[in-house]
Amino acid sequence: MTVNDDPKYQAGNPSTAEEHLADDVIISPDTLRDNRIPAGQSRTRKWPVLHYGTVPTINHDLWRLQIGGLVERPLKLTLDEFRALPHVKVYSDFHCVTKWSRLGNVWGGVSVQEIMERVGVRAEAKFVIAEGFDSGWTTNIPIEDFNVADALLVETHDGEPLDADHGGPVRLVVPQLYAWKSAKWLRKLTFVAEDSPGYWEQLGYHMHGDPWVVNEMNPDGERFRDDPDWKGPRPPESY
Ligand SMILES: Nc1nc2c(c(=O)[nH]1)N[C@H]1C(S)=C(S)[C@@H](COP(=O)(O)O)O[C@H]1N2
Ligand SMILES: [Mo]
Repeated sequence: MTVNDDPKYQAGNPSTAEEHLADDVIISPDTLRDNRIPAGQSRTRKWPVLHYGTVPTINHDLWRLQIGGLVERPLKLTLDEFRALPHVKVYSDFHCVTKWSRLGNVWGGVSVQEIMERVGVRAEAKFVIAEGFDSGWTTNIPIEDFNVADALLVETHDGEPLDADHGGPVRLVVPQLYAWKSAKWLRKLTFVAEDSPGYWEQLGYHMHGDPWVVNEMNPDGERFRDDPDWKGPRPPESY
């Protein structure tokens, strides 16, 4: 495919939050910054496809999303049941730790807060583990970063169904953290009391992963694990 017929290619400037205010879209707060590109990142006009391993084959009739752990009412949803839930739209940017940022995405799906309300998350839950259909791939997210208005379980991107390369039929998107926390091919959300590193976190990426937090350990965002006792690998800048 050439750049010209790639429907996801952004020829001009990114859209702005103001342009979406009237559309009943939840505005991710980072899109209101004067500079929307975190330190060390640069804008990509395409939408790169990035994941470990290969795209899993998902039979939509057999697809189930499980939500459990420290909740009052665990859920197991079919795709039809998921699609019947109230849907929202979110306008956000998307930052990959390998240094690209895709600005101005409109995501459609079910809000994380809607799901949390339905299952009744218990007070002891402090983290969530998101698992993909790609054989046990997980990522860990602090609950205060997950329980935000702009985090959602996504089915559409810029008005089109999410394709399998980008995590369809349903992926997580947590816009205020690096994109590796946005699990593709979402299969399970588990609410837990203790933090536990997921796939990339075990390989040295940050337990929190906020692209905007800059400090002595993380001169350009929370890319790498900074636990003082971390003895594991430091992952490559690109993979
Ligand atoms: N299940 C799963 N989700 C995943 C990954 C993965 O390997 N498996 N890779 C993550 C990484 S590192 C990034 S940058 C984004 C990329 O999303 P995209 O391919 O839609 O751009 O997905 C994230 N979600
Ligand atoms: Mo990434």
